[in-house]
Amino acid sequence: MSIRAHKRSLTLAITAALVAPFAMVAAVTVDTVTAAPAAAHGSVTDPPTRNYGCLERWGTDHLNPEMATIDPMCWGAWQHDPNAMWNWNGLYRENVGGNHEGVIPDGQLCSGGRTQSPRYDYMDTPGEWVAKDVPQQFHLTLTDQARHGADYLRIYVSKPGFDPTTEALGWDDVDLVKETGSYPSQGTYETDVDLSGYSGRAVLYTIWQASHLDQPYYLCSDINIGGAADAETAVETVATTAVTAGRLGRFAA
Ligand SMILES: [Cu+2]
Repeated sequence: MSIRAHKRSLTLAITAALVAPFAMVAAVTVDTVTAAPAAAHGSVTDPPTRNYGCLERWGTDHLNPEMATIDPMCWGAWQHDPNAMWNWNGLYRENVGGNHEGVIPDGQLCSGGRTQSPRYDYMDTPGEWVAKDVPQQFHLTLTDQARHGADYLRIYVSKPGFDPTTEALGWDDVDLVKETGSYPSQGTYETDVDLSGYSGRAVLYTIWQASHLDQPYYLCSDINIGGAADAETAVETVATTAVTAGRLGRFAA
């Protein structure tokens, strides 16, 4: 075998090893009747986006009617279009030219301006989305199955007083907290996020400007800054943890 051919087979082996964990998710997906082919893209997986969180918690049990009471927004999302979960990594637009605020209307930030409507439209719906407890300083992870690279990640948080249970997110509801530099093509892009001065229930909004072409992703993650702030949220967290631990360990990244 020539050196070149050997290098190539080594590269393929490494690629296969990196893809394996996601292939497992794909295999689980194929089990279900409503499976659609998941194209290779990406999303913020920690703190999870609305649709990725619904996949993590319910992907192997998405017909369970208990979801309607335990996790009503996920129930609504699955009822609206299961492909928003199977294609958790496909919430993007193309050829926006960096004009995100001009292209995405107020109230439609979480669906990327209803991209591929109606698939992701439900992501804009106000309600009791399960929020992940995070400290004021935490680490954000974006998982990129396609290794597109990133020109930047632009990260916003909803302003104090914004209530995601009653309002759909608009541009005047968010503060820009960080814009990263570029990332080379790799499986995950990670960055520290500092939300000093913010607390409680909020929406973290991430724009991932992919590098392979003009393909920005618009990603809403529900967070509870500073941890469980009240009894209701604590109960919600316990329910989520139980569901995740009991049924969905296989989705853990
Ligand atoms: Cu892509």
